Amino acid sequence: MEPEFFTLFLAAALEPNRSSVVLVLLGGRGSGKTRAGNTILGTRVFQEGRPTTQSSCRMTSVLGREVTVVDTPGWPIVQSDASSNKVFQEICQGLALCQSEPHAYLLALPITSSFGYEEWQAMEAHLWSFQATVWPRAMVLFTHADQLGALSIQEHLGRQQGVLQPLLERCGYRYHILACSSSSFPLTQVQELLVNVYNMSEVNARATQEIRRGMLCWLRAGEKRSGKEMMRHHARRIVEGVMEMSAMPRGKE
Ligand SMILES: Nc1nc2c(ncn2[C@@H]2O[C@H](COP(=O)(O)OP(=O)(O)O)[C@@H](O)[C@H]2O)c(=O)[nH]1
Ligand SMILES: [Mg+2]
Repeated sequence: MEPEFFTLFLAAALEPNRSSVVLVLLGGRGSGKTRAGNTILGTRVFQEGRPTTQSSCRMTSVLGREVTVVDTPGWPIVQSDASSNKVFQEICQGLALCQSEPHAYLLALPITSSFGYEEWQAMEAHLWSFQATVWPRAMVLFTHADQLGALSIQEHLGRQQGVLQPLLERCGYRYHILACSSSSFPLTQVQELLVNVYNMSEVNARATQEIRRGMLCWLRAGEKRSGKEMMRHHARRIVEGVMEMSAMPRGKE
């Protein structure tokens, strides 16, 4: 099977459960994942105030819907083998905690710091093994959005240099903002985030159907192709047989 086809096959096979929402938080250390998780779930279920060292999964009902959030440890920007391996293992652990394929992978990025080449490399090192499943369902989650002041997110993005644009491109230009200051709870932003995630999973579900249809056509075409190849093979064998017979010394009639 060709690798690209295999990736599509995986994406189609791992369809999320549509009756609930499962979100996985990923990102660098201190990017605001744990705070975002608590904000989305509307309660302090993940421990804040210290770096997250283990992945954990929490579920609550948000706006009438069952929402599950998986919080993961952040990856270090300057990598050492030991710490990177530990984070990588915990990300694997976090993905294993999901009962079904997550609806969205939220890539936390604080708007207060820029996303440069080093950050890109750290992200690549930790997500490389999951790229087939992560990128089709990834969304950049801009945290610390309360620090934007009078600036709109579009204006902020327009001012950014570095590799933020390629990252957004990779995420299909899906992004969302979350202002998790300790003084206010951004209910509207959480609502919008869940709507965005729902819309993305609807688009993905339609794409999945298309992939399934495509796979069926491909398999049927394959059957026909192999049927034709078989016929060609038999025809070749008959021709070869005839030629062999005609080359044989003939006995006296
Ligand atoms: N003002 C503000 N602070 C935030 C926001 N999100 C996170 N923080 C703070 O940033 C620090 C790191 O956040 P945390 O969620 O622990 O990051 P993590 O390592 O990615 O889980 C903490 O001190 C948080 O209180 C935000 O949206 N606004
Ligand atoms: Mg954390």
